[in-house]
Amino acid sequence: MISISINKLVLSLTIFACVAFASCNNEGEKTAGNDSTEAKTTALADTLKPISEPLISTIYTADPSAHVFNGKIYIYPSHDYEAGIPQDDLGSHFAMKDYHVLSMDSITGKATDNGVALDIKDVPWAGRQMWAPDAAFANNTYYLYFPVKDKKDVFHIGAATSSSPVGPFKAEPNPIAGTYSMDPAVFKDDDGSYYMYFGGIWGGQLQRWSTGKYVAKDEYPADDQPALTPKVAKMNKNMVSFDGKVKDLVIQDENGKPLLAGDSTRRFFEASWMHKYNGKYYFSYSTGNTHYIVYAMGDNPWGPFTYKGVVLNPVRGWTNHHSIVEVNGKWYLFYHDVQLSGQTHLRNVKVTELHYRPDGTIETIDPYK
Ligand code: FUB
Repeated sequence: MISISINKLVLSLTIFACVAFASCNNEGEKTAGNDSTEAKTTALADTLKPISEPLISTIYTADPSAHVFNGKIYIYPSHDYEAGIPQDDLGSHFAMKDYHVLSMDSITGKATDNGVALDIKDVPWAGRQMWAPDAAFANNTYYLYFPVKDKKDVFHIGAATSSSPVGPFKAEPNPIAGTYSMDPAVFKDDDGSYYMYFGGIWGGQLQRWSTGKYVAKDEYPADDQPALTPKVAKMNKNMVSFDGKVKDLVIQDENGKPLLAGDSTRRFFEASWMHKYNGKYYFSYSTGNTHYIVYAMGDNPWGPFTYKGVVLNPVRGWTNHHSIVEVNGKWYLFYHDVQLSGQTHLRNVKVTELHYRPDGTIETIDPYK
């Protein structure tokens, strides 16, 4: 009885947080439908129970990028905290200032918080907002990749290194040359090549780089024009620079046409992730203001990718972010919601099993049942 009451309280708070965020939305015309999607999400969630529990409840964590290194599971999340900054469409309330790495001996085991892995004060070029990170292992070194705004309030992506998967990490003196926007995901292909996928619109600033240079003005394509694309670049062997140019990652519909900017339940918003299953490449991402994690399939790391469907239906809270990882022959989706706090900016990471159909498509996960 007590847990049911607490759930109801948390749900009510969540509805409040979502409504509060939607009401701050000054992009109302461009994202028409956002409010009704939000209402549907929260109304559905109100009667339903989460399919999984927070992995850790001593700190708030979000945007989980999971990896298996030496047989152990490591989760590289954002570290949410209450900065007291009012919510807005640019995500100013996500004012994170450090990273912690979580580790698990097994997928059903306890998650351990390994303390501060990188602090914003130790990143020479950083200004504010340490957002969704990722990690990789190469050259006998662990690399942490992280987006943070520089001192002029422009997002770039940095790299930091450690001899341990849980840090502490030492930041490179400058952002990775050629990076902009946010949400890096670093993918290792079977031939040993690494690729970085990145980008995010609205607060992620991707819309400010259409000319190839930063312009402090939001320029979005019209609804009937191709949507802004995520970006991809091959990593150099040193893992802290790009081998060649940053390219557009084109996501197309079933007819081979690029997804349009007005196609808000399918077009890219943020939260890139890449994985490979049975020789096919799966690029998954968040649709942002429509709150889905969706995926597209391709035949190589550069694309094009063809939209296939929904991986994860909307979670409680505004953001939806994930990673997809194989652990001991089974596949898992790491994601977050706001079960512990009921507040958009204080999230908690979770995990659930993910299943493929025989044709390689992914079964949609409902986070509440
Ligand atoms: O955690 C801050 C931002 O919220 C992330 O970078 C986005 O993907 C969204 O989850």
